Amino acid sequence: MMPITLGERPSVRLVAGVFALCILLSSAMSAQTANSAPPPSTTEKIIIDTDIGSDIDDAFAVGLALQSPEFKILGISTAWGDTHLRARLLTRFLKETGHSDIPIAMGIAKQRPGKPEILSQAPYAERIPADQKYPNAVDFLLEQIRLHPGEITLISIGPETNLGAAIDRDAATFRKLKRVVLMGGSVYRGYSQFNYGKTRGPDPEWNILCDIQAAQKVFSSGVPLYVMPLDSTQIKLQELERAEIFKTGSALADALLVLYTQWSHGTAQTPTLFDAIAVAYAMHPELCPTQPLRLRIDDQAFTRVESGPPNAQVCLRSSSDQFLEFFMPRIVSPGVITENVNERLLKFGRDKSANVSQIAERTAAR
Ligand SMILES: [Ca+2]
Repeated sequence: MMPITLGERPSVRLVAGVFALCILLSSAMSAQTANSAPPPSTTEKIIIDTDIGSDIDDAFAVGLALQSPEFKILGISTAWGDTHLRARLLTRFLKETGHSDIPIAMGIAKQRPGKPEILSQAPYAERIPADQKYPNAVDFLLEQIRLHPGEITLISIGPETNLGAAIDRDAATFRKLKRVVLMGGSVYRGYSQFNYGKTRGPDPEWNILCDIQAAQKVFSSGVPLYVMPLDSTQIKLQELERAEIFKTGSALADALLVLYTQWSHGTAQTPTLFDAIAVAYAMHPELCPTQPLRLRIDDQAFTRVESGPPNAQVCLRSSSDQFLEFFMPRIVSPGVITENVNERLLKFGRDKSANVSQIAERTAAR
């Protein structure tokens, strides 16, 4: 600010001008307060494409999405193998957790020749009548993109068969997705390896191995692509966390307990939460920081890094503790967390510091 020296006097005109400006500003601000429109919606329109019913991580991933106010779930489609039985599983899961309003679509029932897959969670799904009808997942996906061009995040947590078929049918419409967030691939780290020390290197990752051609179509489609490979998604749900979830007695926890028990054949197997990391990334990208890479899927289902313009944002490292600090309060909550997103983020920050000792205890117990 310019100082006023002794002997100078601000002119009467200047003082009057400043006064008038203050009144104008003040009335403009109060008018804005009185007429303020509701804040713009911060919810993200999502569709989840899932092979729920085989491994258990899909159930935890869908459960996380159901608990998250950041999302408006336009629908959930089923991928790979017995997609009708998977849709029946979802019907029961959504009904039991109070989300029957979410549309379910049935994907293409492709499977590897001679290798029909038995769904570990079939008994849960079979309680829904076998004559239940579902719309076609590829039709559903393309219709939703046409209704909301540039607005939908497709979270793909199964083999990419439905995505590949949508690209074959209408690639231009598919590219009008806001983005695809995909659990899949293995860039430097394979299954059950750590991100340190000597490893045997990447593996063909399951979702890509099941339908290599479909994955190749997705990676070369030109759609904005966010990839969560084995490198960053092998976060375990240990016994202490499982007990925390299952003892809550919420409808979601009860459904997860039944599905977990069927998946683990009643033993204490430890789930790897692969797919839940993709769901978490779609709302809180800081949980899995990405870097631009050019990835190509080769004919043996390996994820190859190539030189050239990037075609994907890829998360190669994540923190198990940071992820669980986010995931656990969500999944044990009795319902959708309803508080304002900013408040919740602040609370998340506070909880992070408050939970340091609990996390240290958990880590020590492992
Ligand atoms: Ca999956």
